[in-house]
Amino acid sequence: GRVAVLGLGYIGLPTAVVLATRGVDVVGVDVNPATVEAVAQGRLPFVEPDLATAVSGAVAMGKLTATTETPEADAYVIAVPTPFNPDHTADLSFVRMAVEQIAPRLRGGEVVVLESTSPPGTTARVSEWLAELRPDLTLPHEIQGVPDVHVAHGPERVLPGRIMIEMVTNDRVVGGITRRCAERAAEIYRVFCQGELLLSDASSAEMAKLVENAYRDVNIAFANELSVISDELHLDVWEVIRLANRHPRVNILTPGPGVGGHCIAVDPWFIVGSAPGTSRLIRAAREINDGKPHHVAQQVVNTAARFRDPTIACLGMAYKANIDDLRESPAVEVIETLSDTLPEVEIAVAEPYVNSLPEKLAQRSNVSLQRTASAVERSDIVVVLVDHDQFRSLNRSLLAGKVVYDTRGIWR
Ligand code: SAJ
Repeated sequence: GRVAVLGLGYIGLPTAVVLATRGVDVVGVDVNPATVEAVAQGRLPFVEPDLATAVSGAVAMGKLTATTETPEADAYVIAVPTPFNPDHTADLSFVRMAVEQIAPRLRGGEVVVLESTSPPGTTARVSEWLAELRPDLTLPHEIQGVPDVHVAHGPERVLPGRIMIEMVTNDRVVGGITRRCAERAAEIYRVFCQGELLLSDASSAEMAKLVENAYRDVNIAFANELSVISDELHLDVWEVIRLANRHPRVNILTPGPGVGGHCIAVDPWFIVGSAPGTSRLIRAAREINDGKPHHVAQQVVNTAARFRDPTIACLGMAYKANIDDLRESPAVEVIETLSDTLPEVEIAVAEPYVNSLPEKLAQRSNVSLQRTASAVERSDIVVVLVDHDQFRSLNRSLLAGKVVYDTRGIWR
């Protein structure tokens, strides 16, 4: 059969590719013509290990094509963004647009899988939207029995930087509007997933995905709060965590400048948005992690006050190590805050994974992008914001005589 994947981003493109490399005819659909053109030429719109060769291979074999028009297919995978609104509720407009493109193509018997991370109840709404748009078809929420169109949620759980590995090896939750929907959707994942397929209902699958990322957010918030407490008490947080983690049942995560990326910094809000009165710990974790860049910037401002006319090197802009992804990056927020608070101070930014500053930093006269060694050499204060391998292996003699504020603990 033919599978249409709507949304050729960090999840949709790898999903399209793993299906195509296993012999499925895949049509990738994206609203952005530049993305479609890049994929159609076997190029990659973003950096992810092993993805580029897989894309060009699948395109060369004729198994993966790309277009802006949703075609007729036997299965539709929706992998579009679900950002959040200012009030932290989910913005489902891209999901709605995808549903509007799929609806006119349906003939009956197809599978529609929502992969986008969504609040509980969204998959049911997809089913309702399809029913409104296609009153001639039977949707699973309408009647018991064998539905015409099978709607399910198949949340991704791959780690950026390891997507091509985890896409295949991770266990996978598939939640259907009905059991039959889950079974039909599971057939798609069985093509490439070597992990176990866990069949469930759609709302449980939606919530489980959010809970996974909220769990990680809460644990990172614990580490980040410890580092703020340690700053206040003049303790070395890395030493405290190293000792505590030798307890057989303690495993504290690593503090950092905050939590970035498009997943962990976003998904817990969908839980808070669904249950605002009761999601206390989850909300607190979000606030602690969101407040961490400000704390880091304040510590650096306090350090800078000890210098006359200092230069500050900021190492890293990506949201985490060894990737080029700047979305929701706490490092960028630290640099912005420093630039605002210290307009007279020169800030030399090093980021080996990008060639230019993002828009919000580019217009600032006191911020420039430099090679790592030159940024460090010219500075009085060195702030580590990302634990890239390149920074870990920096010639440490370059740091002699400089004040180092290492938010990731890479040079301990
Ligand atoms: N971070 C810390 N300290 C840590 C671990 C992470 O400060 O000890 C920071 C990172 O630097 C980064 C942020 O947290 O800014 C998130 O990074 P991450 O590597 O923990 O996760 P993501 O956002 O890249 O991917 C997550 C993964 N979820 C879980 O591990 C539960 C991934 O499996 C999901 O598929 C992905 O979200 C997603 O798409 O939802």
